[in-house]
Amino acid sequence: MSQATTPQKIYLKDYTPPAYAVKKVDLDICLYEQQAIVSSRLEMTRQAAGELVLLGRDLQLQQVSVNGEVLSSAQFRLDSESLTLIDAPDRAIVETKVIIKPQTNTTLEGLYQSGLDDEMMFVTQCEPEGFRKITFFPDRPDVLSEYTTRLEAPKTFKTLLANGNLVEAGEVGDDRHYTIWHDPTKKPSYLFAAVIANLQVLQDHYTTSEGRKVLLELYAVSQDIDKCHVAMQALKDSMKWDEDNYGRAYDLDRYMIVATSQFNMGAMENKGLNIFNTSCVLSSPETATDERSFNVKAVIAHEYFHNWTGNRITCRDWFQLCLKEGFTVFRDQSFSGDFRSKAVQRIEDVAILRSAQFAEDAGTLAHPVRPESFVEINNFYTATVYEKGAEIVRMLANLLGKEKFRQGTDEYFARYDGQAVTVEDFLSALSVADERVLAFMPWYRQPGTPVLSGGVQYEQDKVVVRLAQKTRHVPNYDAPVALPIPVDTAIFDSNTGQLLAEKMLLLTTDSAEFVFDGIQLSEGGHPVVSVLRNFSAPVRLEFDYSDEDLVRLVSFETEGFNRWQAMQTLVNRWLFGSFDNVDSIAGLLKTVTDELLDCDPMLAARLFDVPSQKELAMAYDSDYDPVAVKARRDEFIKLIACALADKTTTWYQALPIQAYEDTPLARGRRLLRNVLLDLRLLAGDAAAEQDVYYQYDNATCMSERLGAFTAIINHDLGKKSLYIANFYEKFANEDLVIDAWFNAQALSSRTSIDDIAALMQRQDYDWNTPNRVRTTLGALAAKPVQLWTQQGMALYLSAVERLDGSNPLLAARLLSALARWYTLGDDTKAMAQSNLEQLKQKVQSKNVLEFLDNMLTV
Ligand code: 0A1
Ligand code: ZN
Repeated sequence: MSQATTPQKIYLKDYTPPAYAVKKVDLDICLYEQQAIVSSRLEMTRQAAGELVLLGRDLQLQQVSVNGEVLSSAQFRLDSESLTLIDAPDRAIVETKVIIKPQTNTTLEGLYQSGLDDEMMFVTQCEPEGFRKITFFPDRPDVLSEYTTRLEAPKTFKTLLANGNLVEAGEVGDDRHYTIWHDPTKKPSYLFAAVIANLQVLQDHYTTSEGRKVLLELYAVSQDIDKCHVAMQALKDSMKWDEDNYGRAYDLDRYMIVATSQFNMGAMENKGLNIFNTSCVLSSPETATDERSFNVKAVIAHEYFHNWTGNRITCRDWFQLCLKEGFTVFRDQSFSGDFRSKAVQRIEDVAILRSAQFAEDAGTLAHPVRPESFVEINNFYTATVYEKGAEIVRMLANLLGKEKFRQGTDEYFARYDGQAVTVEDFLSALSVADERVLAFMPWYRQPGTPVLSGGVQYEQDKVVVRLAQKTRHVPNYDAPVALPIPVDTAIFDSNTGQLLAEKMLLLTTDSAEFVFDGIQLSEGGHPVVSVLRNFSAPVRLEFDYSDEDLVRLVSFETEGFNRWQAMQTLVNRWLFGSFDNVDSIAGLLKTVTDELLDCDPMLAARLFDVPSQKELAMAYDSDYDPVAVKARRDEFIKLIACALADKTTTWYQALPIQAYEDTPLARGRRLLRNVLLDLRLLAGDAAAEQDVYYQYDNATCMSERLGAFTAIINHDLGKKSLYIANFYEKFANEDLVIDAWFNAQALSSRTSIDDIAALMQRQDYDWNTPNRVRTTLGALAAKPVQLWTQQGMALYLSAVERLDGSNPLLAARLLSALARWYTLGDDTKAMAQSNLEQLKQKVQSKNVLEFLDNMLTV
């Protein structure tokens, strides 16, 4: 596309059903050294008015025929996006033959090569619009078909996989072979998958609640196959969990997962053949931190859960993306919460929501959970669609309670199985259990994070909680309306800490008062009201707690999330200057750490959280000064470290390295130990440096090793270069660990922009592997002080420009991290704007152009 063309917008209101249905698809992919030949046979029947249009991109059409007759060029129109058959009959067997070039496809969409030499493989990524890069097809999610796939390749690729069941395998001459797969379930084209590779397989079985014996297979290159056990266990746990919690069993005889090193996202739920980024499937104690290992389990669950929420019931159109993603994220978060402390799970999920989604909602890329228009659908795989989408489902689940929610989801599965549906359909099914569900529709339509404010009054035994909501008016959208906001509330006695009342309040208007009667307070006590427990709605809370009541909540709130939140609110108040008693925060940390050290070290570690620089930036709509924000944050951490200096070493010693175990307790101990190590170094503890080296040298797992390694780098310890070399050498063959090596260095505030640029010049900095690219650019985006300088932006945007040509999806995602540039102080803002405007002159992709257009409209 030339720069002058305005990218074309697509609107939800323009949806029309497809003109033709495709009953059956027969696909044949023959891979050769420089190209692949793809033949397809589609059984099409007319369903509605309109031409027979097949979408295709970067395909070299060799031949097209209809009902056995080869078409002449006068019988079809071909452009860069589509093939239209003129005067096509109502029933048509359409056959096409095309040439594609997977070997040079760097976009990681369609069929592409990942890896080199023995690790070379060919994989597909079809969601959302990649299938049209493999063959001509009505590539939209409401066209559901039955697929048969033949794959043919040289025998050097011994693994030939596609969706469904293997029905045939054989040889073609001496050097080539083939397999044929049949998928009996009807699916949209975005769930198609094929893999041509040379992989090892880890096998297991699972028998479903319906008695089906399912073969489970995890495929990876040979050096990684021993890192698939965590994922295999997670898969079995997920299968059982979905049966127990939603009554959903798996429906095919085979479930395959393939690990690939080059992948734009985390993983993909293709029917019966998931394709995973290695970072989301490989895990071993030696190579994956606890955080990553836990994420592996969550992503395995997420993709598995899609089998019902996404695959069997799919989206009518891409505007409905949150239908499958919001629900599936909610499901995977619930699954993860069942395997650890629920409070910690919620703290982590909310931390992601706040740092990624709230920022999106507050910036130039704000959009509703269900957008009403887009230029490039790939730009809408966002925190808003996923995370805020999950929050809406969570609100509904909480409102309905376990049984009614299950009644509603049972209705959803029964009513829409095998169909492509909308958000309205989802709510309509849930509403059989409770009609109040229908009032939540505006949450899907309205962008912007509501601000929930309020306070408390009381007189004798009557406590009144005032609540009010306000959502900013996002340009180009209707004026905001009041949303239904569930506010989980508790009342404690200020003296005794006793829990006096608990209730889920539902605010449905701009403001309201909620009365609690019969509250029996102790002599001289007052009610301490704790609102939005467990973060019961995705809002920004501005409740007028007194500082003293927040301190009380840290001590006696029984709900873990709000206990953590009370501490966060105090920290925020200190950072923004409205609370100056750092000793009181340190005192609280002392007491809670002593209390939790043995029973819940993970929560203890979390209580030391300080909002990230990016999160703090959210507080500014103008005049944001990254240097001042960082300085204040650093000052706080240093003060805490010094105030706790007499305790941190004792706690650290109480958590010695032990034989590796993968339990919540062991993971908590490892995390807390790393937090303490950092604080000790900050406080100048003389023994800490030796302890860091000791922890690194004697680590039993990657969490311990990387914790020490990061501390060595962040604190610029004497043996830093030695350890940088040692770490590299030890793990030179482990790409994901080398990613961590890049990332730890790039993230340190001591690593300059020049140093980051130098990392990016290295031979092993592979621009075709998104995981590697993100190690440095993700780090730079997390360091606003460096990012928002001429040099930082130049480095960052030159990477975006470079990727715009080779991998526009990745380029656009990286760019979106700069969406709040206009909040900077005047000079920096002008610098940022001119950099973004210059970039606009140099890029081509719809992905990057759509974001730039939106970002520059402030
Ligand atoms: N559906 C996947 C996410 C995904 C989206 C796009 C991709 O490539 C362009 C890949 C994966 C999920 O939610 O896990
Ligand atoms: Zn998903």
